[in-house]
Amino acid sequence: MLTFYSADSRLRQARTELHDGTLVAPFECPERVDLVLKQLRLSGLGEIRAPSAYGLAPVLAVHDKDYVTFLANCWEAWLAAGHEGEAIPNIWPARRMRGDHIPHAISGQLGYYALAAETSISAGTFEAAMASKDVALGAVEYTLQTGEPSFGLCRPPGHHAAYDQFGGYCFFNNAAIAAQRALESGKRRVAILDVDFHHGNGTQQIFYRRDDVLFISLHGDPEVTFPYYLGYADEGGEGKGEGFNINYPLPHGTSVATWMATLEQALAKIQAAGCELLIVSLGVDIFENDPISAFTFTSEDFTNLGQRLAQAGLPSVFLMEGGYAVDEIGVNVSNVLHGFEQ
Ligand code: Q9C
Ligand code: ZN
Repeated sequence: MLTFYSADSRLRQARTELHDGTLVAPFECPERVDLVLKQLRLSGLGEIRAPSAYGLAPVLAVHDKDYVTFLANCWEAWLAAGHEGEAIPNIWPARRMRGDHIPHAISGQLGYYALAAETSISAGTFEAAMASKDVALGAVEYTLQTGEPSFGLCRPPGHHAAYDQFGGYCFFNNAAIAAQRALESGKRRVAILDVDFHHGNGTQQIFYRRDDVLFISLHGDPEVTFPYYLGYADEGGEGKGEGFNINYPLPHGTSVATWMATLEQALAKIQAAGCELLIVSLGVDIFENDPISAFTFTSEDFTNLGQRLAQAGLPSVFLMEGGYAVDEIGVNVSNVLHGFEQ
């Protein structure tokens, strides 16, 4: 399988994540991609290729222009305001405040455009997010042109990024950008299957009123885990999007058997909807030893996941999302992709 990867992923080098009331070294760290690459090379998955630069047009097809401008300028504005640490939001347009007004000061803009506080912005964040969406676009272009599967080793991840909000370690929604590109190239309906432990709130929100993208997510129950305020089973889409958003919230500790049985339901929906391309938001934070998650996949289970996804018989693009057990992240990703090719 062909992998797309950009060395510019390393440009995201945040030092802080607000975690349980303490600033810690981010779970979403540059070593993640290094270790995945190492294992893909070791296991002989196939060629690893750098993507072209696709510019901002495909980003603006799913994100707000002012949001993108904010991300491009945030770090400079934060420095210009004289702040010492990394850019972290600490106030939001909460209920009964002015939710529609974007303040002048960078501290006000940060809260306006953030959906959570764990994701610090620092030098190089925007450049890495640009590289990450190029990785996704390279992968989807390749699969559109050849019908062959591809893997986009995206970093930073994307599925929490909404139309005009960053958070959950995400800035641009790589899967949404790729799906939109596939539609523009002539695909009539695309499935995004999100297997990351966390609900893909950003992807859901971007396509919630549309029937050309079927979004299906299996994830930890938002009653008890991030992102808390989206990802419930009764969120089925709106307007012509009704029926094209499907959430499977699952309890902490869900067995792999139950998870795989739920996947069967998801794949049946994808078949029934006549999807012409499958984009997998591949979070391997469903791993049993993930430090911030609560599902129970073993490394071997990831091989079975890949095998089952191949049986859907669709042109497929895998895009990296979460996965924070760095010692095993390479094997877990590699097992999915090799499983798909068996
Ligand atoms: N500080 C992805 O997997 N907070 N994002 C969890 C740990 C945010 C996960 C608590 C989790 C975001 C792409
Ligand atoms: Zn996740």
